[in-house]
Amino acid sequence: MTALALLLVSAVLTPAPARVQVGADEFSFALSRRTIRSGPAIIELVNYGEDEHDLALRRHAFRARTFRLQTTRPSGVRDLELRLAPGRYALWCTLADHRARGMHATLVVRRS
Ligand SMILES: [Cu+2]
Repeated sequence: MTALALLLVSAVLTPAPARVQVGADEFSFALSRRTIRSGPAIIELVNYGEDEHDLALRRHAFRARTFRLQTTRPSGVRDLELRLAPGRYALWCTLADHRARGMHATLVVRRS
């Protein structure tokens, strides 16, 4: 098979990543969607606030990995590409007391 044919086959077989935008503000997260399918995903953090914020993401499971998007300045945007297994994920801001003040949310990943 030629390189071009291989490229076309992989483009057809590889699903487009699911996308979720997480809007941060003082002190809440607004998700563009609360449910996505499992597999490749892009999480985008957009800081609409006046303070810096970050984002941690962790599945409700024993020894689950914690994914992180770094601290983002006001008007800043960060993307994280990852693969998500089915389950419920906690999202929160790790800075200061932001989580306790309301910067947390839940994302549901269903089996694709
Ligand atoms: Cu924050």
